[in-house]
Order: sequence, then structure tokens, then C-alpha cells
Amino acid sequence: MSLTRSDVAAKILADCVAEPVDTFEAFAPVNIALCKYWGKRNALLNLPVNDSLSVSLAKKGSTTRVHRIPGAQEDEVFLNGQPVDKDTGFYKKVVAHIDLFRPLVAGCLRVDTVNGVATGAGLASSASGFAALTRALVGVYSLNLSNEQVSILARMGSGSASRSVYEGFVRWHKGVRADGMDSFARPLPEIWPDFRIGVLTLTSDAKKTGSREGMQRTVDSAILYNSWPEQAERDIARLEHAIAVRDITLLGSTAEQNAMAMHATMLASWPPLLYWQAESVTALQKVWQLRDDGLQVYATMDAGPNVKLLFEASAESDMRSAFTDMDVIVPFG
Ligand code: 2P0
Repeated sequence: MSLTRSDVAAKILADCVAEPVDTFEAFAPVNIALCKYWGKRNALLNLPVNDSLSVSLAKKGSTTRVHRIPGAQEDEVFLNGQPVDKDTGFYKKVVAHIDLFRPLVAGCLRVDTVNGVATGAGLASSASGFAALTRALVGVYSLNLSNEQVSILARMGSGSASRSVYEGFVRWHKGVRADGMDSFARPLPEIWPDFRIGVLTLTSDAKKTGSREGMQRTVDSAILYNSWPEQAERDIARLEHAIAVRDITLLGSTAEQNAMAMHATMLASWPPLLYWQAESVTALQKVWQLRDDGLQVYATMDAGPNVKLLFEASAESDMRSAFTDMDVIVPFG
């Protein structure tokens, strides 16, 4: 019998004594993966095939407030001030996450989430959303949990949320255990004040295939995926070294190649999966031209058409001239 998410949550919460307060607010940042999470060894628990490494985007993220509503029969969910319909997948996912804690503390909650990132900005809000919700739930029940336990609980909402529990550079260790108790993220100690991320919002069209489904299709149908775990392992080692010595060339080239390799596995799936739009290709070609002209700039892309640029403060003014509508983020600001 395979373990359920509730089984895992029960293990984590087994030694906890809850001392609920009425309300609690928490923030969690969005993160961009430099070595991607792509493929699961257990889809129910969001256990990954490979380690991944990300950088959190400081103040860009989700703020979630939970209120206990004694006597209520159902949870209430609000997103950016608007009530969320109880028939939506979003509502059901939030309630399923609260359910992990319900054996410890019964009763319903009102959950208000505000995403500080505009919808369609190409920055995934599920990672920051589930990390903020997890932190808010842990806070409202005053649970004494480690960051690693919080990361595990957030991971069960959405894999990449395991990394959004922290600021800065973060590595999610895939773990080997069937219950995923060793699959959590930890922050790296380094800070890199000159590091910059440029976000290009090229199109806000809704994607046809979500990353959850896309990941599964790739694992199930792409022979090319067999090479992915080895690539991820190599890239993580290179990225950790690049971060330790602040080497933008090594960091950028590794992150860009990692993203291209992930997209290659998608394209090698059946039916093929291509998240790129014509605007994505144009942006990538511009990045490659700028690099040929001597600018240290690199690109990464996730399960969507938008392109994120990696560079240092010394390249910022040239980058702003080249990409006039780019949003520049200072992760260690
Ligand atoms: C990442 N992505 O590492 C990779 C790169 C998309 C491409 O994490 O099914 O929304 O909730 O665990 O976390 C998106 O996957 O997937 C993602 P689930 P999630 O950022």
C-alpha cells in the first residue's frame, strides 16, 4: 500500500502540540529554477527524480492570511480579494492542503492569498502560494516545526513550493525514501548582491498543458528523458561551484543549458510538448546575439513561453536598453 499525503503529514505532525491563534499571515517568494525539477518518482507525494536548485525573488511572491472561522461548515478561499468558487481546482487544492492539518486541529478556515506577481507574468504562483499557505497554517496553529518539515509539507501542495520556503539560493534534495521524509529544500549560505534576474513577459496566453501533466507525459513517453537525471546531477554540481565563486559565466551557461535540455525532453515527448512561442525564440536569439557581442547574459525558461534573463549588475544598463520592457529583480537586494 502506498503512502498518502495525509499519512506523511500525520508523521510530521505526530509530536506537535497545537496552540491555535485566531489569525496568521505569512509571505513566501516566487523562485526560478537554475537546475529544473522535471519528473517525479512519486506523483502523489511530489517526490522528484532529480535534485533542483533555485533562486528566490525576494519581495515578489504570495502573502497568505488564514483566519479560523469557528462554527463554519466549509473553508472560504479568496484570491487577490475575490472569492474563489468552490468548484474550481484551486479551491479544492487549498482545502486538500488544509485537510493535512485537520486531524490535529478541527474546524474551518478562511484563506486570503494575494499574489504580488501579476497573473501572466511568467512567474509561477503555485510555488509561492503553497509555501505561504503552509507557513500560514503552521503559524495559525503555532506548530513548532523545522524549516525542513515545512518544506516537506509545502512540497506536497506543489513540488516547487518546497524551495519557496526560503530566500536566496535553495537546493531541493530529492531524497530516496518512499515516504519522502528526506525530500526537502535547504538554503545555500551564499549571497550574491550583484546577481540580477530580468523577467520578460512575452505573452500571457494561458498554456494548454500544465506543468504537472507535461512532466508526466515527458517521463512516460520521451526516451530522451533517460539522460535528464545525469544532466541535472552534473548541473547542480556546476551551479553550486559557480555560486560559491560568483562566476556568472559558469552559472549562466549551466542554467541555460539545463533549461534547453529540459525543453528538449518535452519536445521529444509524445504528443510533443512545446511551451515556446515565436516571441520566445526571438528573445533567445537576441540573448545569443548580445552574448556574441560580449555581454554576459543568459536565459532560462520554465513550463511556459516567457524568458527569464540572468546577468550581473554591471550588465544592467545595457540589458535595460536591449529589453525595454524587462522587469529587473534583485534577489539579494
Ligand atoms: C521548476 N517547474 O523547477 C520546474 C521547471 C516547471 C519547469 O517546478 O506538480 O508546479 O505541483 O509538483 O511545482 C513546476 O512544477 O509541479 C516546476 P507540481 P510544479 O521550477
